[in-house]
Amino acid sequence: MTGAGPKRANFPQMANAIRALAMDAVEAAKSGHPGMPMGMADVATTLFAEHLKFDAAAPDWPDRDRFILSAGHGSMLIYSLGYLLGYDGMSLDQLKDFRQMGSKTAGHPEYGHAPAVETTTGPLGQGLANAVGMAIAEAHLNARFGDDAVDHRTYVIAGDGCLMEGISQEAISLAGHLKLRKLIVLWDDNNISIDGPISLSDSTDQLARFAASGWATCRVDGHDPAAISAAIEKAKSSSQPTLIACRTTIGYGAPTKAGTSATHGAPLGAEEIEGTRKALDWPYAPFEIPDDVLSNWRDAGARGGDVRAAWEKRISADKNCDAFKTAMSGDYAGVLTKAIADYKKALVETPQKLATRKASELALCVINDVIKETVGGSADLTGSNNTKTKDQNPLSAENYAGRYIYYGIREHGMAAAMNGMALHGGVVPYGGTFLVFTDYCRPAIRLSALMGVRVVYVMTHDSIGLGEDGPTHQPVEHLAALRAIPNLNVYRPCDGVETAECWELSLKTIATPSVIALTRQGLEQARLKQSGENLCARGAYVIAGKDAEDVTLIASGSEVSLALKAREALKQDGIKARVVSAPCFELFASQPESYHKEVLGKGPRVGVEAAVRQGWDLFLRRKDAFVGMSGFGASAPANELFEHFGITPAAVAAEAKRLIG
Ligand SMILES: Cc1ncc(C[n+]2csc(CCOP(=O)(O)OP(=O)(O)O)c2C)c(N)n1
Ligand SMILES: [Mg+2]
Repeated sequence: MTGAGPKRANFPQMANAIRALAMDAVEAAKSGHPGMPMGMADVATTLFAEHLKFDAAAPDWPDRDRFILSAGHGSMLIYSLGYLLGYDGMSLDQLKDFRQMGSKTAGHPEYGHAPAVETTTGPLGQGLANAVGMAIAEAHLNARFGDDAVDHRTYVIAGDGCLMEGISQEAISLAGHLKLRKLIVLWDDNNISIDGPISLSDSTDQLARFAASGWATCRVDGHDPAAISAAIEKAKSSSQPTLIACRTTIGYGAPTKAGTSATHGAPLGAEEIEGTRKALDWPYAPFEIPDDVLSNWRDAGARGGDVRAAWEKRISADKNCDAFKTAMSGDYAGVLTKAIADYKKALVETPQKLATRKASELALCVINDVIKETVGGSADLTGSNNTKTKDQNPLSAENYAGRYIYYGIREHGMAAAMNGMALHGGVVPYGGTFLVFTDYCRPAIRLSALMGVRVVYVMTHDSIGLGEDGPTHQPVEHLAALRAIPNLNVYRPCDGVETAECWELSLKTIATPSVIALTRQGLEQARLKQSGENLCARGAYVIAGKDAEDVTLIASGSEVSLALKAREALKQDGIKARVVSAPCFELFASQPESYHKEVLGKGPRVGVEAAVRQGWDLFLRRKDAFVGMSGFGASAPANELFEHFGITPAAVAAEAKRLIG
């Protein structure tokens, strides 16, 4: 299918090139992980020289196979490959600058820095779960656009650490259930992690474990290209995802340290490196790659060129070419603006009392109609998160064209899969659970933010307002914890209109993920006037009492209606209060000082949010007041809880009066 590429007889020296670059770069940086790239060099060589469908000249080719280095500490493997295969921008100097300021060769692979890095890895297990999302995206787009446009595989290199992490179970079982047959995991089965042999901490039969989740499995000698190649060939025609256990020696070639954890995460040292050069018959200077070896690698890098050219030709003649390009571009500003504006108009004309989770569903009906790429889902809380719209069918092994994923009770796996889907492109993932369980997917949310990918987290039951389920289910510190993550927009809309606006912003913000925190309980509509503008776009705005200067009441979400009621109560006493709705702290923080002054006014300020105060310094000064939570919630009907914890219009009004004096 792809061009010829280098002969297998050359693989041992090609693999040694990876080994040498890895040990030399780690030595130069005085830190890093040589053992894994040295151990997996034969597997990587076989994969890239014989199987992976890619073209080093076109790293963004949509129909390329995806390669994920889940064991991200082995970053020198992917950087060496980048240079050897001839990816633009991955020079030898970059390898010499491994782990240095401003280089593309960061300690762990960072998405968007070096070419061929499809996702940021390092937190073990994430890459494996991202790959599941990529394979889902591929299956979905294949069902939508056909084999001519989309037909590629997802390969993963995972280590013992990836397989031990809990997230791997969520990823593996989801992939097996969905029969993601184009997903192939190459496990670096080296029996070593940092503390020593795997037997110190684990005795799982991994093949049995994967098989139990519906995977095809096999075991090969990870230093035998013929065996590796045969296993990959077999995996390609499997009807299930495949695990190939590659038995390897960590630090392969190092005379005294190979096979031990000493090679895992430290430079080998001058003497050991000299011994390795001898053992591998690699008499070249550091960073020197002989011409014949480099030319074999460059052949491997170019062997997909013809296949890509044929694909380019096919896609431009395809009747769905425009739809495919629209899907891959991911830009929906045009269609969204009008659809949301029309919908907001209808909401203002017939105000409704709605839980914002229900408002989110209504907004999604509008969105899913105009954006064909949204793929929704929930971690077993579909009816609570209101994430499924009527016309969405389940995405399943029988119907990959479906646009709704039943992720099961796998919050972490869901979040990481959504990262993979967003990275793959062509789909726009959103998924829900309870806000309190953002803790169960926080590592993946953090990576969405670090990578700058558009994933929308639909997080309902956002406060004590969920009531009877009690403190285990009531988030109090979660808004603060999420707001602490850089490059994450945390939205907490107060009614149906704001919910629509927050959704619009989430989808238009391509390089920033979003969390939309939504209520279980019904809320009166606060926005009763038509506005063509998206008022949430600046993060906070005056919703009532524009010129009032006695006191400023600032609230988010369900507490906006409390603040509005407090304003009425204060009016009875001749006090003029303005109310600021603050649906997104991050967007407000990015506004100029002049806007902050204009919105917040001159009076003392009272912040209101059924959560802890941390993070409210954006709005409140030392002398200002906060009405919210200072500990965990309790199990009781919501109304009683708000009374019990003193989050009421009367309490807000009392604080306002105290400040005015
Ligand atoms: C979530 C997470 N926990 C801990 C670490 C630190 N860490 C990096 S590599 C590693 C050991 C991984 O073992 P294995 O995957 O077998 O790698 P090998 O030593 O074989 O290269 C650990 C604990 C991490 N990167 N991510
Ligand atoms: Mg290991």
